[in-house]
Amino acid sequence: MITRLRSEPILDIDDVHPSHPDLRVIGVFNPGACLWGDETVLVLRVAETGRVHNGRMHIPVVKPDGIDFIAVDEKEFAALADPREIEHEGHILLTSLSHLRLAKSRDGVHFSVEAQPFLLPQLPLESYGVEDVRCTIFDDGCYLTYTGVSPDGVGVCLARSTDMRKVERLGMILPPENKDAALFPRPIDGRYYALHRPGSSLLGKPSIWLAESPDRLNWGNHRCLLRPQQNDWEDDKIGTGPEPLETPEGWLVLYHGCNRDSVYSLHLALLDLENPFRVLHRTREPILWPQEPFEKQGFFPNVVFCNGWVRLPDDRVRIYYGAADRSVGAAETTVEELMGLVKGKG
Ligand code: MAN
Repeated sequence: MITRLRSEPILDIDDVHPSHPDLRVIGVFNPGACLWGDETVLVLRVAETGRVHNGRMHIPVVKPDGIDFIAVDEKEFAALADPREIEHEGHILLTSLSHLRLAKSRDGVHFSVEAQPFLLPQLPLESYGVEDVRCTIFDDGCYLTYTGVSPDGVGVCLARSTDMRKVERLGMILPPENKDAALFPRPIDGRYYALHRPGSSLLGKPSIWLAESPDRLNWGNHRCLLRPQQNDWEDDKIGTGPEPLETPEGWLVLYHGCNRDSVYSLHLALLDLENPFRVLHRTREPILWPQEPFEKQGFFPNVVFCNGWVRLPDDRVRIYYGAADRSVGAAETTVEELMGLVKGKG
C-alpha cells in the first residue's frame, strides 16, 4: 500500500566487507535510521558466519578475548528447518553473529557502507550478537536501543552517540526476554517513554508494551498496549518498529506483525499525544508485506521488518526495511498518507 523506492534492495551482502578474515557476510538488514547533519545514516545489522572446513561449519561466538568458533556438522547445518538457529550439545546457538555498521548517504537512496563496525558484540550479554537497533535523536545525542543476544537470553541494551562515529554503551535496560524497544523522541510531562516487547509465557502472545522512565535508564509503569490481532497478518506476534513519529494528531507507531506461517508485514498505530497509553487508531491490513522476490527469498523467507524511518523536512517519510533477513529495501510515503492509512481512509 505504500510505494517502494525500488523493486530491488538498496543494500545487499556484496556491499559490505566482513569484519574479520574468517567471517563472511550473509545478511545486511534491519537498519535503524536517522537524519544526522545533511546525511541519512543507517545503522545496519550485519550478520556474519564462519567457513566450512572438513565438513564442519564454524559458527562464530564472542569470547572475552575475541571471536571463537564452534564447529558443527555441515550437513546438519544445511538441513535446518529454521536457518537462524541450531541445537548444539544441548544449547541453542545462532547460526550467525551480528554487529552494527553505519552506512551514510546524501540522497537517502545511495549509501556507502563504512569499512569498520560501529558496534561489535563484546560483552557477555552480547556474545551471540547485537541486533535490530532503533535510533532516537535527543538534544544530547542519538540514543540507540538494540538487542543483546547471549546464552542468557535476548534483552534490550542502550547506547549513545554524539557524533555518529563513536558510540558509548549505557547497559542493558530491559532484561531477557525482551526486544524490539524504541524510545519516544521527547519526554511527555517530564517522563520518557519507550515501546518494548517482553517475552511471552503460556498466557498471552508476544505484544507491544509501553513503559515510563525518569532518565531513559530505569523503566517502570509497564503496561500492555497492543496485542496481536486475530487476522491473517499478526496472529502470532507483534513488535514495535522505529521511534514513534510525532504528528499533531498523535504518535504514529510503525510495527511488524508475524503470522502463523512466519510471514512478517508492517502495520501502523496512532497513540494519544499527551497520554500514549491511549490507542486512537490501528490498521487492520498491512501497509507493506513481502511481494518482491528479494522480500520473499533470502536468508529467512517472506520478511519485511522495519526498525528505521526518517521524516524529511517536507513531511515525506522514508522507510528502510530488512528484506528476508538478507538485504535492505526502501519505501517512501508521507505523514499525510500514513495518517490516512492508520485512520482507515487510505
Ligand atoms: C525476529 C526479529 C528479526 C528478524 C525476524 C525474522 O523476530 O528479531 O531480527 O528479522 O525475526 O527472522
